[in-house]
Amino acid sequence: MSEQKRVLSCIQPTGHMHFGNYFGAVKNWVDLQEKYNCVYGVVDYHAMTTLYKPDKLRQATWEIIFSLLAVGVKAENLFIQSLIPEHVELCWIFNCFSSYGQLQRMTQFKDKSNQAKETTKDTFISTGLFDYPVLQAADILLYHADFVPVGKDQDQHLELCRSIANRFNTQVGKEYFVLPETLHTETPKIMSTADPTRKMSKSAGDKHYINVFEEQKRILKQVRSAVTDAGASTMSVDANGIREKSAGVENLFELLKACGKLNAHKDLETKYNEGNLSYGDLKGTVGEALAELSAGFVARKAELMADKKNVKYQIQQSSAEIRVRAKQTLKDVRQLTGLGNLKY
Ligand code: AQP
Repeated sequence: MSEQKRVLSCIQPTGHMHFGNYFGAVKNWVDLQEKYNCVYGVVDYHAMTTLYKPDKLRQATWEIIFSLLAVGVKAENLFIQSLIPEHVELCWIFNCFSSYGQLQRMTQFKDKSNQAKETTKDTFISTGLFDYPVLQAADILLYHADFVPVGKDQDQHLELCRSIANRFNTQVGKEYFVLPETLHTETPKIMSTADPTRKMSKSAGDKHYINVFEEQKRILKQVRSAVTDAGASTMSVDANGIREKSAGVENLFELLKACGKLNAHKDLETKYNEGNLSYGDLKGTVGEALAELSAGFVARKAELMADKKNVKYQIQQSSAEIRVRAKQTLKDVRQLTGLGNLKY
C-alpha cells in the first residue's frame, strides 16, 4: 500500500480566527484529516514579526488552539511552532538558499509593512517580517508536505517555498525535498465586508474581519453593514442572463455558498439575475447562516475550555511527537549541507 500523502498548514496566533481563515483554509484542514497524514501548526514565531505584546502571545496561542479544536481539528495533529525549534534552524539554512531579490517581490511583505505603518503609526519594520516567507518554507518542508491547504493570499509564498526546495535539491545534488502543492477550498479568498476590495484580515482593523466565535448579534450587525452597491438593477446583464456582481455582493454570495446554504444561494442568485433581489434579504440570509455555523463552534469551544488542563497537556504531547519528524529532517539536512551533526 502506498504511503499516505502528507499535509501541512499553519495559522498565526495574532488574534481571533475569522471567517476568511476558516473558509479559506481551516475548513479544509478538518476535511483533509480523513484522507491524509496531516500536521497543523500554530506559528507563534511568525506572530513576532509585527508589533506584539509578549504577555499576550502565549494567551493568543492557546486561544487559537481551542478555536481550532472547536471547529474539528484533531489534537494529535496540532503543534505549537516554538516547541519545535527545528523550524528556526531550518529557516536559517534556507536563508542561504533563498534569493534576496525574490523576497523583495513578496506582496504580503509590502501589504503588511504598509498596514503596520498605517495602524500603529510605527515606522519600524522587522527583518523577521521580510524573512517570514522563508520561515514558512521551513514550516512546510520540515515535514515533507505534499499538500498545503491555504488561502489564495499564500500562493506567492508557496511558489517561493518550491523554489527554495528546488535550489536546495540542486545544490546538495539530491532530490531530498518534494515540491509541495497548494490546495485551495472553493472559497480561497474571502473579502472584508467593510471594504470588499481587500481580503478579510485582522491586521486591517476590527471592521475588516468577522470573528468565527463572535456573539450572534454582532455577526448579524457586521453582515447587515456590509458594503454592496446601488442595487441589482444598476448592474449589467450578459447574453446568458447573468448579471454582473460588485465585489461586495459577490463576497456575500461566496459566504453563503461556503456555509453550505446551496438552495438559498440558488434562489437568491435567480432573484439577483432577475434584478429584484433586496440586499437586505441577502444580508439577512448570510448573517443567519454565519451565526448558525458559529453557534455550534462556540458551544464546542466552551466544552473544551472546561477541560483546559487536559487539552493543554494533549497539545504539549502532540508537539513533542511531531517534533520527532522535524528532528529527523534536520539530521538529514545537516548531513547534506556539510554542517556539524548532533546526536539526536
Ligand atoms: N481573507 C482570507 N480568505 C481566505 N483565506 C484566508 N486566510 C487568511 N485570510 C484569508 C488563510 O488563513 C490561513 C491562516 O492565515 P494566517 O495565519 O496568515 O492568518 P493571517 O494572515 O494572520 O490572517 P489575517 O487576518 O490575514 O492576518 P493578518 O492580517 O495579520 O495577515 C492561511 O492559510 C491564509 O491563507
